[in-house]
Amino acid sequence: MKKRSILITLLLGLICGQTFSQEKTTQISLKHGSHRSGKRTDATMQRWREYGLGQFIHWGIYSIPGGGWDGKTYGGAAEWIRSWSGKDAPNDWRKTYDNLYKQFNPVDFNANKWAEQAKNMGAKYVIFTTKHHDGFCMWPSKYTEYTIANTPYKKDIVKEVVDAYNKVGIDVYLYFSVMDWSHQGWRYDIKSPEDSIAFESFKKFTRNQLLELLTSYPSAKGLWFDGTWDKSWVKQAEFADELETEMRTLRPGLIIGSRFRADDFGKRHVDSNGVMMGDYEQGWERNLPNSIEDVHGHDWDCVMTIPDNQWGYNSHWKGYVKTPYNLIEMLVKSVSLSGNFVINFGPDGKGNIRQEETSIAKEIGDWMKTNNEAIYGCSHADMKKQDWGYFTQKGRKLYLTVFNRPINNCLNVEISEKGVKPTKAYFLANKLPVAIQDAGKNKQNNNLYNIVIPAKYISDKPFVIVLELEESQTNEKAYQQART
Ligand code: FHN
Repeated sequence: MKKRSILITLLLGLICGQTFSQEKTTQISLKHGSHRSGKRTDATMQRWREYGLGQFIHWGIYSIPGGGWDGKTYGGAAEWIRSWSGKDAPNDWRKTYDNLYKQFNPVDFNANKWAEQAKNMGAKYVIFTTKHHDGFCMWPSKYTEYTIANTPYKKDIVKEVVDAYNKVGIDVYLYFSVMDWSHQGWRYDIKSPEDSIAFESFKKFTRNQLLELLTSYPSAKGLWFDGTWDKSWVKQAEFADELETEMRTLRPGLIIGSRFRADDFGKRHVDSNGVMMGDYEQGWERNLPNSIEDVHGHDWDCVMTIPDNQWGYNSHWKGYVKTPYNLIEMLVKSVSLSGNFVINFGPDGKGNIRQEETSIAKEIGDWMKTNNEAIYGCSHADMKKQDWGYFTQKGRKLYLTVFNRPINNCLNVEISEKGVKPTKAYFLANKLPVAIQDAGKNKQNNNLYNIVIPAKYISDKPFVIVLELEESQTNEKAYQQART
């Protein structure tokens, strides 16, 4: 009996082993898979890669209730408040919400002021909610009545945002939720021929709106998709693939992340062959990778809220609110792993950016003014991670951003490039030199160095030391290309 079970286990192991190894090597034939090989190398995508810091704005009808109504507070994310139900929800809540647009009149809205603030924070791109899950359009779409044109405000907010941000040199990306609670044809799943017919009308509507956005705002660099997780949409591989091709043909260079469409088998973000869908990985929401292995060589961005999980305006932030230095650390960590970091702002129903967000933007901006060289155009440095902070790199310059200053003032650095020595070290802020000690002498690994922070140097903020390296023996360009 015992022998028999050993034999069965062995056989099973053999079969499974074979199956798994087949899975590794066999390519699944996909009509609507990723269609990409390697990273995009065009100038627009290269510009995206160099942004470092971005701003997200969630603004819409949900900004009026701001997380509560009639003295009651909603427990979820403020921008989801329309889905408030149960005994705590105000009477007739859906009806109230669906009529809120009639009061949307953001008299304090000043797109130029927002853009100026974003520029001063150091943002190089903004992602703006043209339409969130509730379906309300911040532009005068001709395919629905549920738009800004039918509010007391009337003016095209998307246009105001695009113009103002472009004027100060910030690239604009249009956030678009495919899921649309306001459209009669929207379904979470398609279970009957009636659902199918309804959803066909929704698909037509979605296509119309997307083409409308791309033609109305031709300077927008890309689309940031959301609300694409429901079964109904995941089943639309062919339609979404064709639409993506159509949009890319209409607007060559357009940047679209990994959230737009699923493959033939409903696989999202990466297709069934493990190839990323879209131009960059959009899965890092309120979450950061920990190592370069975690990002699988993809371009990526992380979108982050300042409070816990609130994107739209919530008048009562609860729980832990990130400090400017929490956010700066996340920014530096993102760039150290070759990603962009995007901080969310949720203006109120009148168009004001709240005081807490304004002062965070100011502190980040002050830090960026001194240290942006360690962010813009920088990427992962092939260096062993150290506890004092993060490495970023541009050419032969390594930037050491120090968040945890060691008690002995020595920043350990282990240079990975064989035979390459550091030539000089200095503070980024004032260019004052910093000593480099060879810490690897008489040891097997002679590439260890201590960068010694002068004891008298005091800083209550994270600071950057630049470490210049000798020219590499290997060609830097060849290395970068190999990673694509
Ligand atoms: O449900 C939304 C949420 O409200 C917010 O817009 C975020 C931003 O990335 N996206 C969805 C959740 O993934």
